[in-house]
Amino acid sequence: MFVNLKETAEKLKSAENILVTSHINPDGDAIGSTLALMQILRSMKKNVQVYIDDNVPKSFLNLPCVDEIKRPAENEKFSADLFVVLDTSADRIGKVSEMTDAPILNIDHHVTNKGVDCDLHLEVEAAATCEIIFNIAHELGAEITENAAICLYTGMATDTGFFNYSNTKPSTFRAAAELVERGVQPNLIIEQIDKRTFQEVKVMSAALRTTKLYFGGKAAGMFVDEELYKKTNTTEGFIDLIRVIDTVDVAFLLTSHEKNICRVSMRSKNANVAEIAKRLGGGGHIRAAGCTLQKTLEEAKQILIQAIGEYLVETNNISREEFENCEEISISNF
Ligand SMILES: [Mn+2]
Repeated sequence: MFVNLKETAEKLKSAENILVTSHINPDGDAIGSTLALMQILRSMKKNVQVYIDDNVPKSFLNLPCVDEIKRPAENEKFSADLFVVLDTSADRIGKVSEMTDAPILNIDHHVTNKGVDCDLHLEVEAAATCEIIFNIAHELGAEITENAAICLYTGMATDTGFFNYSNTKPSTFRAAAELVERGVQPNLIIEQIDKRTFQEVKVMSAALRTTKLYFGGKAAGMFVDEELYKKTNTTEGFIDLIRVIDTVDVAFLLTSHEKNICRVSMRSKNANVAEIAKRLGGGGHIRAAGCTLQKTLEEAKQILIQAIGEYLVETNNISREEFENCEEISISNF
């Protein structure tokens, strides 16, 4: 069932013990929104705990209260009267789903979220779940402290590519401006997130050399195998390196984290990559989406190129002939 902002605030107000979570493979919006909501609700004297069934990426380890995020142990339970799931539908939260039977309040901005078996507050126009949490804080009349503001700003900045992507709206800037008034220093946030070790830059350069173009340059892909991934355990920002290519509409990054498990990230300038991801069992936004394929890197690559090609044919971006005669152009031929 869909619930509006006011009803969402009411549900939060009337709960006392609240479990907050977000998706596995958490990004800045997942970490930022859970931490901010936790702080806002704790300021209202609620008993709140954040659990995420994954590690916090290195870029976000300096966020205020980040140590409060717990990872569920085997069979661990949390006695809650409300279970808040942020920035994803409730099927991507790993073991946290087994921690409580409390009713789910789902708060999200992903157009692919259908809100099954829960109350869903969906704002597809919001650039980030953090922008929705900002609105909820106002609805609750809660104070946004500097620490909560830092978390909210981080989620908004990362989901919009630092206010560059097409999801950046006037409301995003208004919220961001208020967060800066509350003490956020944007330069320090980007410094923290963009910081790389020399080893990471080396891995990035190796990844860049795997770049391939497809469909006359309309799609570009990067491939990070298990061995390369293990050297730094991050691919943050890699896809942006190829998204900029002038001919490219769809950019993708294929990462093999472990044997026969590949994570796919896609970005686009025009194409609806949420649709492509959905066909492969994933989801996301029109211009930023992803999925997981239980395949080898080579198998996953074939499936993905096929799906992107089919989509480009259906949307009249390439002809059936161009699809069938697709040539792979490698950067290493340079
Ligand atoms: Mn998000």
